Amino acid sequence: DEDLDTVPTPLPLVSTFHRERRWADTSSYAAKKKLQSWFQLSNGDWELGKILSTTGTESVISPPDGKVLKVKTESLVPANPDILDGVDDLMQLSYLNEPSVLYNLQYRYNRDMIYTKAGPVLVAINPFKEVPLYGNNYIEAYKNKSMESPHVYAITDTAIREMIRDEVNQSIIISGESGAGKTETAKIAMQYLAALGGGSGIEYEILKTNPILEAFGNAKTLRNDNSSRFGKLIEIHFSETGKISGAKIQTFLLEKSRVVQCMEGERSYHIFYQLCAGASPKLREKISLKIASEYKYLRQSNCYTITGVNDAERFRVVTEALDIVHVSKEDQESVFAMLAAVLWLGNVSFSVVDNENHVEPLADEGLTTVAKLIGCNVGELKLALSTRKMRVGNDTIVQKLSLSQAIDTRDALAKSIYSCLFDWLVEQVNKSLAVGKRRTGRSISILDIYGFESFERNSFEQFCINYANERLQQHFNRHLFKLEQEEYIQDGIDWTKVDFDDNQDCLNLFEKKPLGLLSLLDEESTFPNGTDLTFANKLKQHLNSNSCFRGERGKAFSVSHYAGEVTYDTTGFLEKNRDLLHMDSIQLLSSCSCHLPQIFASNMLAQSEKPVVGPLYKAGGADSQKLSVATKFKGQLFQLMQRLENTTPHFIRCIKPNNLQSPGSYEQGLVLQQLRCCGVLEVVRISRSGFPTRMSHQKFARRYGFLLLENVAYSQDPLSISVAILHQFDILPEMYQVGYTKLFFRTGQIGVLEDTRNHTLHGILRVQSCFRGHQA
Ligand code: AOV
Ligand code: MG
Repeated sequence: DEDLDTVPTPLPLVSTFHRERRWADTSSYAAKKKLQSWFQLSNGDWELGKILSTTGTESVISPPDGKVLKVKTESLVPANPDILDGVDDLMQLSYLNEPSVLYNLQYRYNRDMIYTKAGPVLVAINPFKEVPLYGNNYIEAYKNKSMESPHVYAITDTAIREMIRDEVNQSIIISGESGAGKTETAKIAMQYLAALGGGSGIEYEILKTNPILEAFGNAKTLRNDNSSRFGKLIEIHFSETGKISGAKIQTFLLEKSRVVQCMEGERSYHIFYQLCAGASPKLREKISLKIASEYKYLRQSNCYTITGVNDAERFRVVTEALDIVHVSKEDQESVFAMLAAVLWLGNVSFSVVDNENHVEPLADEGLTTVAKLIGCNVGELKLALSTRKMRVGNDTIVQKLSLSQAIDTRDALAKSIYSCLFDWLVEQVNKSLAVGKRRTGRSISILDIYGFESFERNSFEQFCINYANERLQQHFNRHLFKLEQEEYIQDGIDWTKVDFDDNQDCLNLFEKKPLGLLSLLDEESTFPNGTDLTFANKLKQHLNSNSCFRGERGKAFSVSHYAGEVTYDTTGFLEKNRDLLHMDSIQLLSSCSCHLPQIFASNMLAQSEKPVVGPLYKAGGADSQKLSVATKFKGQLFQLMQRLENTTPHFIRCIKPNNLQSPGSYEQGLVLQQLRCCGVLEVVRISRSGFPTRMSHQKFARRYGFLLLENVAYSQDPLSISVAILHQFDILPEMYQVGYTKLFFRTGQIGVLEDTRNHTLHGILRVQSCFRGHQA
């Protein structure tokens, strides 16, 4: 029992596991022979065995294969009785340790029950295959409550009911690593909302936003063939009668670098390949389109197709969806022309024109086609790609560009056109879905952002993505923590005894002013002489004392995220954060005869804090008025969190069971790592560090009162009986709390009492039957 003698004190996240074991009361458990117990194999997986004997610190255990093993008693972890196999809420487990949770999820997963509750949270394990859990019959069943097993439909149903009952806006917040199934889950939730709130026809449009946004905002990465490269919040509005009246989509920071650069084996945005594969001959001719492999931007990653995906067919689906959300055929053609322009821009190449290594674009097919597609003359385009106007004092001078400057300018133009196009499309979709005048203020929002990412090489994009996930994680923690807190306060429980680690330290590392990652990044981005190296050095100089930060060799640094440590390479950070599009390029777009480039140019000008006209820039050419990408993103996230704070949240945690994107494989280690970091075990732990088992004084006294040795019992009130029971069984004071109406227990405590009760009851029954036998 020595394990239990120490009061659990808040420990850092990494040692959570030991604390859980302590609370699971391993030592006294292990002493009980014949019980099933978990023991760990050398590869880290857990296996179930029967305890044959325990002598001192060693136990003899027999796994199902019939062998007999000696293991350290303290390494044994209690297993749940068979009747609890596959329970649909992890909170029902008597022993809530990691192997038991893993086993329970796997038990269900193997039977295609991919959804499990973890208290208030829905856990969804990606099946990587079609599972027969969706469609109208299921929707009906959840709607009329004839089906109750955990499901996205059930969560969504609760959200609708609570929206109507409480008149409070709801949110469904989906999180999990890249490839875990967030986007699919979001679509399943939308499907249910559309089915229940349908009628006006707008629900059909809402569903059709998915193929559009996925085509333009998703791409194949090494983690996920259909990885979202933007964050999305869709707010679905309801009328008084509970029908969908409209929707609004907000997107967050699209990864635009992908348009001009992507890793081997990944792809650029789906729409490029769809267009190249699916455009009609007429359209092809009109926008001078070639096959995907003709374009340098698409060629560089050496990957054109995705197994099982027909890009040409997808193109048809996307154009159909565009029709449905009222993007006119004419506008669609303009969109495709912009896509072709981006692709052709990538083919623009340069040649040196003087002895100072200045370059000019070659006047080839690439250059002329771009000019044609955006509607400018070739000379202007050439100038925009090879020179930069700058203001020095009262004069404007024209500087010629070097090869690398010219390439940067070309790529910046391509990225801007694409991201403006994306924003414009979202705007069109929103116009079509616009909530009418009869706005009731009732809505359900679904949040689906890019999941936590950790690659071999992590850049600015991962930095932003992981920061967003960090914010979301805090919302998750805070909220579930708060829920618990309220119930304790109501029952007069000493809340201070509930310890809780949150990720505030990591968020501070990002957000603190003036010495946080974001501030320092912005500061360095405004220095004309700032480089990625000076930035990295500055971080090391100022942040080394922060426990979530570690300086690495050269230009790298590491951050301890809630989901694990990630090392970032600062190469390109400053440039991506500044995200400059030179005035020359904006002016070029605004002078175009096509309407989309004009719209893009005026939107870009509007985005600058103060409108700027003409070549107004300081030497260096930096557009100093524009917000940095990181700052803008941070602002968006703050706004998002505020919006979410005003809703009743429903959390779904997606889990990826393997890294192969293949069905049927459940890697314990991988699942465990996500359960630990993505917060599922965290929830379990929050509940554990709280007092999840509750029983009224009356019920407790009735149930266990007969176990009392001294007959203090029956004249006394339930509270005194309860307290006497607690004392007799040496339940440690930190393991329970006595509330006004209820007793609150830490996980596992009631299990010990239940065991004793069962043994005693069996004993009594045996004695009775023995006695009867004797009489006969
Ligand atoms: P993500 O949104 O979480 O990743 P997705 O929702 O794109 O992940 O899921 C990845 C793939 O898993 C999908 O393309 C499907 O093949 C499969 N999948 C997920 N959920 C289901 C399901 N319920 N039924 C069948 N297949 C499923 V990222 O966007 O990368 O963070 O940025
Ligand atoms: Mg996604």
